[in-house]
Amino acid sequence: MRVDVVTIFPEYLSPLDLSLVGKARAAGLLDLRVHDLRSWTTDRHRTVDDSPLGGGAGMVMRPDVWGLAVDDVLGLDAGADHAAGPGAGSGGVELVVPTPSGEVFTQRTAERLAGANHLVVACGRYEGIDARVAEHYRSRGVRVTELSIGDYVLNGGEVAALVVVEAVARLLPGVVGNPHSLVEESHGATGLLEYPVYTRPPQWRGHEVPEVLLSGHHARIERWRRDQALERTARRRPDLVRRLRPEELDRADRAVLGRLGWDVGPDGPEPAAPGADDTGS
Ligand code: 6GU
Repeated sequence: MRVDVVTIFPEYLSPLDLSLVGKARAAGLLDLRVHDLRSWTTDRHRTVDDSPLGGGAGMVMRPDVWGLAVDDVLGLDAGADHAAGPGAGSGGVELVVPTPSGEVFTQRTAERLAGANHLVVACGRYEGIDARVAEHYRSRGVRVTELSIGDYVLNGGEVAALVVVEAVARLLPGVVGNPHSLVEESHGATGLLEYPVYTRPPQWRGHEVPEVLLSGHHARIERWRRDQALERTARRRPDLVRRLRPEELDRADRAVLGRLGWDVGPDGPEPAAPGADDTGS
């Protein structure tokens, strides 16, 4: 996969030289290039922003500079239609624009982006990038995704770009050594948070490892982990419990959820009505 990140702070992306992503680059699994937006400026002051039309605080990034940069990294002639091909997510090209007003980035988004051939990440600063940039590339057949990494405000798109590149890169074939570690983790196919994990020593500062994990009884261990995952998810992320599919919940799952105040109906889990389990007297 090729990834181009365009930013006014290329040094901000230096963590991508390290760890798993750095190794994926060195191994040729990921062709990641970081560019300085100012190299596409044409004026003496290398200006990338201007004041917002219509008034208001802050500065807006100029569409002309962004247009030159994105055309260049996409290999487009100015104004030419982009061959949209099969669409990103299945081998196409995708323009990713981190912004707090985007759709929320999730593991599903990462999975879709991991299917693209070429990602361009356009990091805005200030009050964001002139809205015509996204509009222009969409009209040229490029898939454009404006995305937020959560409900809080950062100073620019660079940290979000780090998040997106790491989440996507680890899904590329060969990047994570043991692909099994992608299966049971939080936000994977089970729809549950991951169960708690332990290692040696079995006693540490008076805290014990749950006995079942030392029993060697694989079926019991699996059931205990499932119970723990359900319990954690119910306590920490009730929004995820509501999205569990009833056909994927067995009797033991339903018993655990029941203890935690959830009924599983035909449409999936819902909070048990208060007092629904008593006689009303
Ligand atoms: Cl993608 N950008 C900025 N500036 N703030 C954010 C964000 C992105 N996601 C959450 N907050």
